Amino acid sequence: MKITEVRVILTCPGRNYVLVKVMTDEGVYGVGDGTLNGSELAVAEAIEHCSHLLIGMDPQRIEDIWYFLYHHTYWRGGPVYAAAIGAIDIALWDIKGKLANMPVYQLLGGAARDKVLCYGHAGGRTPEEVEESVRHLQAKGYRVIRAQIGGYGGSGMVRTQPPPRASIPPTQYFEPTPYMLEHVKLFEYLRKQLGDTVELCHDVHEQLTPIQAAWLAKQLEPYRLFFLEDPLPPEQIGSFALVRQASTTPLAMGEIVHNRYDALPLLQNRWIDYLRCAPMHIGGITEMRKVAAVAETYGVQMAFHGAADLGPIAQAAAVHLDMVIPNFGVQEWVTFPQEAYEVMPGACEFRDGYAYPPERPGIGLDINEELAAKYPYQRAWMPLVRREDGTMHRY
Ligand code: GCO
Ligand code: MG
Repeated sequence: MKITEVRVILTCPGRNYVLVKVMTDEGVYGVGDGTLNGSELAVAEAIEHCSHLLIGMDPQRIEDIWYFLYHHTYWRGGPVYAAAIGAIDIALWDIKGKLANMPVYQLLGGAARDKVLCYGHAGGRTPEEVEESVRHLQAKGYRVIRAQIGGYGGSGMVRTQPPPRASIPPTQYFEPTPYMLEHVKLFEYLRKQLGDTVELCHDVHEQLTPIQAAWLAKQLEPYRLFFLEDPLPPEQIGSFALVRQASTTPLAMGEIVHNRYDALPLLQNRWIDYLRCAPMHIGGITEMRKVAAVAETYGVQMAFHGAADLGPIAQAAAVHLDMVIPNFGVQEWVTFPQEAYEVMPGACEFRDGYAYPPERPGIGLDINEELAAKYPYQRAWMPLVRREDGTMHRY
C-alpha cells in the first residue's frame, strides 16, 4: 500500500481550518486536522513541504512515518511542524482504522470508560451574567464549567483599541489587579449561588506574574476549583513551585506545549494536576498517547485542549484517546459553526455533558472538499494585548 497524494485543504467554514486528506493507491484515504490558530498558512506550507516526501510510503507504518517527519527537517520541532505532523498522523490512524474496520479507540486498546466527561465555557460581563451562563450549561448536562468574566480579562481589560485596518486584530489593554480582584469575587459569588454540585474551572491564560498567580490560586482555594488553567506562561515555568506551594487549588497547563520535552518538567516536578496538550498540536495520536502515559506515571490527568479553533476532526482524535487512557480527567468541549460540521461531517456526539466517539471505522469523520472550497481561508490573527501604558503583554 502506498501514499499517492497528501491534499492540504485550507478552509473557513465559520473559522479557519487546515485539513489534510492522505490518499492511497488502494482507494482508502485518511483525514486529519492541523489547525494552528493564526498560523494556518504556515502549517499548510509545512504539510505541503512534507507531502512530497510521503509519496510512495506505506501509510500503515505510522510510527516510522512519525519519526521520519520529526527528523527530516534536521532542526526539529516547533508548533508549526508539530501541527503538520499531528494532521498527517491523525490521517494515518484514520486509514489504519478503516483497514481494520474499527474505530480508532478500539485500535488503541478499547474503551476504558463508557463516555467522555466534558467541560464547557461560561462567560458574561458581570457575576450575575456568568451565573446565568453557568446555569444554561448545567441545563445542557455539563457538570464541569469554565467561568470567566469578559473573556480572559474581565475588568482587567481596561479598554480596546479598534484595529488600524480590517483583518488586523484590535488591541486590548489589560491590568492584572482589577482582573484578579474581580475573579476572586466571581468565584465567591458562584459558589454561594450554585452550591457544591458544579465543578468550576478558570483560565488565567498566562496573564499573571508568578507572585500574582500564587496569590490568585490562594484566594480561590476556598471555592474549590476543578482547576486553574495556565496561571503562568511556559517561559516562567521555573516559578511554578511558587504557585504550587501557595494553595491546594488544582493547576492545569499545556495547551501550547507541542512536544514531550516541554511537558516533562511539569510532570516530573508534580507542578500540575491536569496536562492540557491537544493531540493535534503535539504531533498527533502517536505522540499524545506516549505523553499521556508519562503523565500517568506522575499521577497527572489529561484534560485535552478543545477550543473552537481545534476543528471537529481534531476533537474526534482527542475523544478516541479520552476513551482509552487510564488517566483521563476531562475534555474541553465546544460546538462548531454549522458550516464546519457540514464540511467535516460525522462529528462526535455530545449528550448530557458527555462526548461519544464515532463508531465508524477510523476517526469517523470525512471532508467534503467541494463544500470546503466554497469557504476560502480568511486572514486572521490572534488578539494583541498590551498593558495600560502600551507595553506588550502576554495574550
Ligand atoms: C482554552 C484556550 C483557548 C485559546 C485558543 C487560542 O483553554 O480553550 O485558552 O481559549 O485561547 O485556543 O487559539
Ligand atoms: Mg486555555
